[in-house]
Amino acid sequence: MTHQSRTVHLSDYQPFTHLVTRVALTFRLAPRATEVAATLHFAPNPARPGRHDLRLDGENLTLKSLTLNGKPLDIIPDATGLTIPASLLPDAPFILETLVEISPETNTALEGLYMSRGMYCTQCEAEGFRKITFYPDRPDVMARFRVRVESDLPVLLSNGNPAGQGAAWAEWDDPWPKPAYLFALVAGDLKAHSALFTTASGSPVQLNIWVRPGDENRCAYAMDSLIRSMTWDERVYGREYDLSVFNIVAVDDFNMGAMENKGLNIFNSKFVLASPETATDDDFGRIEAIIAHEYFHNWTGNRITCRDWFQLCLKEGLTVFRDQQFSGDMRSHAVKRIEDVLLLRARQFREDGGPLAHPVRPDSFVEINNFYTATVYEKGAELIGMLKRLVGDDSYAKALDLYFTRHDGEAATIEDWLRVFEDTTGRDLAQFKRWYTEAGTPRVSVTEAWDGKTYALTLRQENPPTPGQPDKLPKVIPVALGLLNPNGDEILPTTVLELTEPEQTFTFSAATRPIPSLLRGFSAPVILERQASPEERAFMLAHDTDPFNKWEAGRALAKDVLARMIVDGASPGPDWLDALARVTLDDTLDPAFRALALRLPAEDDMAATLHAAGITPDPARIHAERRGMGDALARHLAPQLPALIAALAEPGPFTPDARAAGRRALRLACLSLLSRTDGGAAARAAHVRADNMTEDAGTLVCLLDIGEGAAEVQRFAARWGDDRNVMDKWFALQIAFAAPDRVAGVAGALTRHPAFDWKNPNRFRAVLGALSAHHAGFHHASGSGYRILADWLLRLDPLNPQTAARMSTAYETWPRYNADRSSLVQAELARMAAAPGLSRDLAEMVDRMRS
Ligand code: 0A1
Ligand code: ZN
Repeated sequence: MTHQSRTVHLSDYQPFTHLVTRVALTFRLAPRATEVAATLHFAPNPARPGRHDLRLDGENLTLKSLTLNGKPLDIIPDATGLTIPASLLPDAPFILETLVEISPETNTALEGLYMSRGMYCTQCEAEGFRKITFYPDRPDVMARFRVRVESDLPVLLSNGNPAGQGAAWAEWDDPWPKPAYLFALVAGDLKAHSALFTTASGSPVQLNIWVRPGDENRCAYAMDSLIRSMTWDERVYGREYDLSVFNIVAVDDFNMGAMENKGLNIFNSKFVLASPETATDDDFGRIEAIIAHEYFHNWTGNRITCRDWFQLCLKEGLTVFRDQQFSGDMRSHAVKRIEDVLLLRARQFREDGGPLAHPVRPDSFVEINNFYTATVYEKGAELIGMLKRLVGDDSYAKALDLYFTRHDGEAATIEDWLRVFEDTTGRDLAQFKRWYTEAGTPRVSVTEAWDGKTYALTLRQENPPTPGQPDKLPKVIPVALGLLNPNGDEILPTTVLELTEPEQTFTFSAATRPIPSLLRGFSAPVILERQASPEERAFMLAHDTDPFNKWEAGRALAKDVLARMIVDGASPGPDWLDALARVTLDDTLDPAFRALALRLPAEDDMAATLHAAGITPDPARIHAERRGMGDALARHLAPQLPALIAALAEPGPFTPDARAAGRRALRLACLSLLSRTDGGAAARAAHVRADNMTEDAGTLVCLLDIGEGAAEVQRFAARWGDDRNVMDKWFALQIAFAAPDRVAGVAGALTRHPAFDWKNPNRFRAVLGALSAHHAGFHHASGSGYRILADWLLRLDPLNPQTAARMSTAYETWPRYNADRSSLVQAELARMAAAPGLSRDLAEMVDRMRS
């Protein structure tokens, strides 16, 4: 079977032939021969009248027995499942019992039931449950599960509430019907960090974070984040938790960040474990966000799930939006919004602009695991934000209440989601729906006219073609606008314009020529095309009252400066240097904001921008000019840096809160600049004194960035050699901050390091992910970056196709570059495509990226 032959289409959806009313599972755990006994209660599905065969999914299962209503059935499974012909099935409820054997120890794909350093764990989303037992493995089949686990291991967990335990067994009962992808089981020698939570209506909940012995003292921040998430969801969305226990388990081998299994979330250990000595401020922020994300799924994902995998954004977009709101409430909304937009542009705009572009709700796929993308997640969240902006906060709250009451216990669709907004507001959302069905980033261009009395703003939208979607209709684009007068006073507070036509003009009375602050708060995921002078950008950086646009003005100014350096060989002028100096030294501004303002445009972002302007990007030149830009800024700020660095030192013990983190971020940004002029003296001294990982790693980066730090790198490894999560940083940093000509050599050497355990996804990503993210290194003219990655993807693919396929997206930007680079990439893609036995996952990705 070729991979094309399995394309799944949204238009083919049909309800399942049968209902599953109860599931009882017994696991007898053994590394190479785990037995899974399943008792499945079926009934005909009234939504599918008539008599139907029963098709169950199942992969890599050894079937040992099969009975129907107690009578043995002699049916031989095929490669993807088994079929019981309608002629054998009663037209009434029936019970099917199966016994299968599986081998968790040899499951390297980390999908289904597998082992991670002696512990058993599962990952079932999206289609992993079929590797555990025969079952209709689709999200619209929801059933109550009871699970019995038999093993000598001390801790035996599954979904729902505990329902009894004894010597070498435990039982769990989940009262909430759920799809199989939310099933989970964990068994191991684990220790709990526990707490008690009482819900708003007074129900006690036992909270446990389960980790390996020795890691218990690194759970406090995750627990604190969980309690704050639970409280926040009650307060903001009126959503309470619904079981007597909530378990979280940290595992070292995990393909993704974490998984929202009902009552038993499973986390990549790097998003749980944190202490000041081992976790950076960014790690703390991510832990808080991911703990919240998985917890919020309990309502948006679990209680209301997806009808089919095309609706993935229904749970993911909404849950990302909710975790972004939460992080903003916990920290700073302005800073959070800037960080989210940086990520959106770096990942989603990049995806939307290349061969892998797809709608937020795709209409076909070969391998669903390839659609856990920035488009589904991050653009999906932007669509929720736009909807909220268009209908207003009160209507949003009402629509959400209706969503929760109307669809609780259901497997819903994007149509259902939009209908609650239509029913709440009376608004027709047919045009808005195009955001879900059409790929690509709209471009909005602007022309202005002022006649002494009236200011006319004309907005034009263009929706570029994407693979399979040549023509597109105009979208509804909320453009938040403010107007400033030349004194810097706001003459129009934020107002939302609705751009619904290809072109529209909006007029405002204005006695002086106003300066527009467009797309405030990044009110829509579009590319705004508006030329402005350096003076105007510097003015907006100084005066815009919208914090996002204030930052955006500085960023646009920096990108203009860097583009001129790259294209014309210009040097950075005083507009940018002075404007940035003023922001950096302005004590009235949040240090976290100032740190973000100091961050230079990313090289990949510059490459995309140049390409969009019709210029073929040269990665080596972008890298060199960006360094030159940093050097110029460093020289300009050098006299002020030591005092600022000293003033930002945090007295007292480390705290991970946003205020302290912001001060550290600015301090490190300044140290990095100072290193360019003092040879790293200040950074080296700070490195020796560092008592937390933010400063330990941050000062090491300052040194690596100027080609220093060899001794510090050795000492770091000696100190942290036993800590997997810290050593992942050690691997990644050396590559991330290597000079372009050295990247391939450094990455190659690290893949030969004894601690390079390439079967562990975190370690693999630390090295090969850092290589792909090093713009000038990965796109090195020699093609060495492209080649090393392909070598390793081909090696990983037979063991772990999911991670291999995800990491292949490094190649998606090839159309931007010159013919030499493009053909080097195409040669690697062709080499992968030709590899015998390539997984469906990687084959689909390679296929979509080939020209
Ligand atoms: N639903 C999880 C992420 C996740 C998705 C797929 C996985 O395996 C293919 C694993 C985890 C979330 O959004 O957090
Ligand atoms: Zn999610």
